[in-house]
Amino acid sequence: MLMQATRKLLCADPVEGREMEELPISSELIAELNAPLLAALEDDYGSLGRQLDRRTIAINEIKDRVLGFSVALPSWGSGRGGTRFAKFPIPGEPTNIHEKLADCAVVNQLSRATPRVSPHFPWDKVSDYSALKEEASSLGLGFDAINSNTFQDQPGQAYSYSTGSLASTVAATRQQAVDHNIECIEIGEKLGSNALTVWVGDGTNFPGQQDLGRSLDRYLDAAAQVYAALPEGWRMLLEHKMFEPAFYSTVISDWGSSILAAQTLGPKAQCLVDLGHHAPNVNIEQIVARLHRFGKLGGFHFNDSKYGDDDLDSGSINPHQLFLVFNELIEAELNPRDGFNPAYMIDQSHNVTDPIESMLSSAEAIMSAFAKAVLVDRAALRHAQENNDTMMAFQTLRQAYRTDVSPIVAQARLEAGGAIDVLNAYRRSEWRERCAQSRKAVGLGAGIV
Ligand SMILES: [Mn+2]
Repeated sequence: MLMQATRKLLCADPVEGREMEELPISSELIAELNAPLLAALEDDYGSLGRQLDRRTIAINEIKDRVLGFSVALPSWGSGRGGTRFAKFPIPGEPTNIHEKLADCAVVNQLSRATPRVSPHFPWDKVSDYSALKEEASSLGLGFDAINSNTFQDQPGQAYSYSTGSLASTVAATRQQAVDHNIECIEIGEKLGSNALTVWVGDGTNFPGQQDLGRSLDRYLDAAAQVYAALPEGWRMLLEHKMFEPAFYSTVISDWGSSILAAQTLGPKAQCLVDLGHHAPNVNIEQIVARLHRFGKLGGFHFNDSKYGDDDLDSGSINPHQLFLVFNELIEAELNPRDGFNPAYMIDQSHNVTDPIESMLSSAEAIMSAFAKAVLVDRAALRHAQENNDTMMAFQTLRQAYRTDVSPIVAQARLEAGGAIDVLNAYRRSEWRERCAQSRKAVGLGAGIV
């Protein structure tokens, strides 16, 4: 019975004359599954509201902040990832951008937190980008930053990236990488994006393999050509990573290299911080604060890690770190200096879970960390800081972190038309089972493609 209710035509808004749109999960099913949970949510939300009242915090204001926050999904995140060793596909996994968009739409319908998709080229190439933009729009999705790929060779490619890409010693290879990034910008314009994220795998595996100074020179020269092609209103987001696939050195290895490159390129170049791209134990929240101080915080990639760039699900290992990162993001928002408009994206590899479930779970973890950071009593924190009251400064953060904000996040989802219990709603929708009937099987292999 539920299965029949899950796919039907929905009329978006006949008053405004918008076209009929077909969404993967019916709003009736979501409402049906929410119904038995409404009383408990109202009870929990009321109880938390009274608790927050005692702290002179209006729960509805926090809920409204949550309603206004969103994070983009990576198109590749809808597929099962893999390590360098293998991947284990599941039936019903998406094999093209159209199916990836449908899966991202499921995540957004249930979570109401992920209305944009960050595509990756050439993986998501199609012949008609206007049609793709329309297709996404009919699914309630827009496009976020475009990701270029110069870290792997494609069939028929003229020059190999085995020598690097923007920093390659081979001039023709550098040009090919520049051309690809410019093509990504052109695609992005058709999709309504306004940012290009550039991560290069360039680096070395042996001491002496490349001159560390000259490889950065080559990168800067090539990146400047990409920068020069940025349209008005566009940003170029530089993503640093300290290791992998190059294990001895990478060209844009850390936030220092990243901000120096961004400053060299110009005001449209900013830095993007990925939670997993640092040395162990690095204070990532401080990096956020530093980049913002100099107007170079352009974006953030959410995931989690235990050992390195594990790309584990957001909040699965260190939710406290996620909270501390958001605490700095809220500080940055309250003190925008030269502006504050970071591109937020989930960037995970889903090796052993259904990717939709991981993205739903991560969206919840991210919204919760955001809500907790919004709860921080900023006046009390500032007062404690100014008076060198270390314990009270720490306890001010701890009080916010300890608060169970799940009723706020669930209430926000409910009001936006999402599911109170996202994972249960997803499983009851039987979306993956239905996709397994209609989608072709994914091949075996390694990597996240
Ligand atoms: Mn990333």
